[in-house]
Amino acid sequence: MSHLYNLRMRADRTEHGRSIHISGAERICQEKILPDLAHDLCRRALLHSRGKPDHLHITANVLDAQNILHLPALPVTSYEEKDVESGLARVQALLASLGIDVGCQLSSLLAQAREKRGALLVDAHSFTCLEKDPERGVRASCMDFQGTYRSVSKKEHFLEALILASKVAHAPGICAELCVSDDPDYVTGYVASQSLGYCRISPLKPLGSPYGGRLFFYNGEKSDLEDCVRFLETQPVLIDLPEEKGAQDVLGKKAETSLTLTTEAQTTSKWAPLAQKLASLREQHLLRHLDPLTSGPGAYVEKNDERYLLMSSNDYLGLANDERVKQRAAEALMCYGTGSGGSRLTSGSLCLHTALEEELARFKHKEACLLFATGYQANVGTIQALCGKDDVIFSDALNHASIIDGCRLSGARIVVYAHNDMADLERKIRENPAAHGLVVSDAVFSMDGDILDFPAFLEICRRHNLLSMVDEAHATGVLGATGRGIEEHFGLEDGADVTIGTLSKALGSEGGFVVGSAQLVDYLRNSARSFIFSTSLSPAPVAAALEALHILACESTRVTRLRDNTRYFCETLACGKVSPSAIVPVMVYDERKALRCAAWLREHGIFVQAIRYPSVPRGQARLRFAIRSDHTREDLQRTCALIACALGR
Ligand code: WAQ
Ligand code: MG
Repeated sequence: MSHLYNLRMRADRTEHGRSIHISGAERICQEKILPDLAHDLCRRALLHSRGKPDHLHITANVLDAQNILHLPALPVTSYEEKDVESGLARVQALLASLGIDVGCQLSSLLAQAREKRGALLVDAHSFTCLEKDPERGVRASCMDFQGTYRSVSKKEHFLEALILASKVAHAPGICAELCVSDDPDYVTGYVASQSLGYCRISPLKPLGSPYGGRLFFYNGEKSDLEDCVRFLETQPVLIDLPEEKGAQDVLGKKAETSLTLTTEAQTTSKWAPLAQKLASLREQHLLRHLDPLTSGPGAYVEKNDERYLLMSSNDYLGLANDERVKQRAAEALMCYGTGSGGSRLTSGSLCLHTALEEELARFKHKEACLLFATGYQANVGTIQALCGKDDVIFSDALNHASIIDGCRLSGARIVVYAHNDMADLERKIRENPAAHGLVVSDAVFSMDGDILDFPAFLEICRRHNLLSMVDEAHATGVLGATGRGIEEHFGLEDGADVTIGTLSKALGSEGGFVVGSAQLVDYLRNSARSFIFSTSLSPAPVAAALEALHILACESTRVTRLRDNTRYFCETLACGKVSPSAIVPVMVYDERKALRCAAWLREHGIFVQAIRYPSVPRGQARLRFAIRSDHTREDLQRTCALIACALGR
């Protein structure tokens, strides 16, 4: 008797020492067609739009014929919808008919699913993730359809999906499946269950989108979950197609045309490079997605019905949700309207803007101030205005991206010195003499939480007659007894030539600013392109920042409490040193492990992010904790205990 085999193909490419998934497929077949099928799967790997593999793995395992389960294919219904919105509404309605009320969570579930190589397995009522490994997901495997199969070397989306869905629908405890293809050219997806059958829905995403994903909804007992996963991953299943002949006709016709069409699409698709980059990011555990909260910032935040201790917010002093700040912002909004309607140099300058500029200049002990729409724009616009192609900029290796972008835009020669290494800065300045130059550094480094050796920095800039610039994004409201920043921290009365700050962190609002001499501000007002060509800040955040400054002046205990909290957190964590700012990185190094730790902490009620490349160098992934003045000792103690568990797992 001839054997049955489970034949699997997996194709990868190695980039930056990491393996990128290109293609994977599997079949169950009689031994006599094994060679042809292996040939087809090889072709499929070599023709894939994600590019050529450098590793192609084919395995064939014999199956125990007694153990094979024969199941009927799900009956197929098609829904052609007029647009993606209607397609997704159809998904909601079909799931709702099964008692699965995804409502507004549909997009966030799909966003979670697209991170995975397999499917996202979720509880059908609470939608919590039921898998241990948040990266991989659950994979349905070891299935095919019954009969002689005229195989193709190109993926047959519909047929393969129908086979998979027919197996999945019969898995113990699975009550529904939802699938959207991740192929940019394929916009059809489906909802499937035993009672609904296989419901094809088109479109479920815009053409060109590389985002897809699969969701398995589970409504069985928690204790039976392992059985379900075992069935999905290892139970050999052959699906009986009801009209096998019809299906083969479709398959045969499609196969011929799709082969030529897709080969052309591979070389000409304008989306191919983008799809490839996304696939590569996903494989390296570097893909980002948005994680929207359903409440504003505070010590605790909400996401749908879950409550989390917020351990990663820059709203250090708890001012973003302060009643007085909100009141003042609301009044300004009612008085002046929602938008300023112009740039500062046209009609968008309000007396509120100038009032805030005066307050900020006073607070920072400087002559003048200029507001920007964001801190990013303040850095980019200022550096670009101050330096040109004949100049040299000396920049700390760990400076924020907005500083780096400003340096690049200026066209100046950029010399990067070792992080906070004043001896290296001095050396680099000697090696690169400049008639005119700028030295720029963060005051608090945003991913490490350490602070600039400011006295030495200023001394070197003065001695070499270079402009000094410091970005106090994470220093304002945090450093110094009254939160004035790095000058106050070091007990200096005179600081850098150019000081950048932001309203969006400790001051709880949004926008950025520059403070310095009146001449500097005059100059920037006339030459900083991000200032000139942006609509000015709208009234509400300006008024909010004014009130926040006022509160900060009266309540410096907030700053003291923030510092005490940070010391307590560091000491409880026993990390060996106390952060001089409110940022405490906990190093994990490995990207994947960092993601896993963050996900585990999330499950235990702590909201913190895994910071990965390119925010930090590869292999330097970390959990970045940001302390708030309104965290309690219990909050911090609990977090430290959970961190120890997360890291030890
Ligand atoms: N098990 C679980 N999940 C999987 C598997 C598997 N064996 N294979 C892929 N996935 C996940 C993975 O996260 C993908 O990103 C996502 O599903 C989509 O996979 O009737 O092509 O293979 O015409 O891109 C639907 C056909 C096509 C609709 C689906 O999915 C129709 C498709 P893809
Ligand atoms: Mg795909």
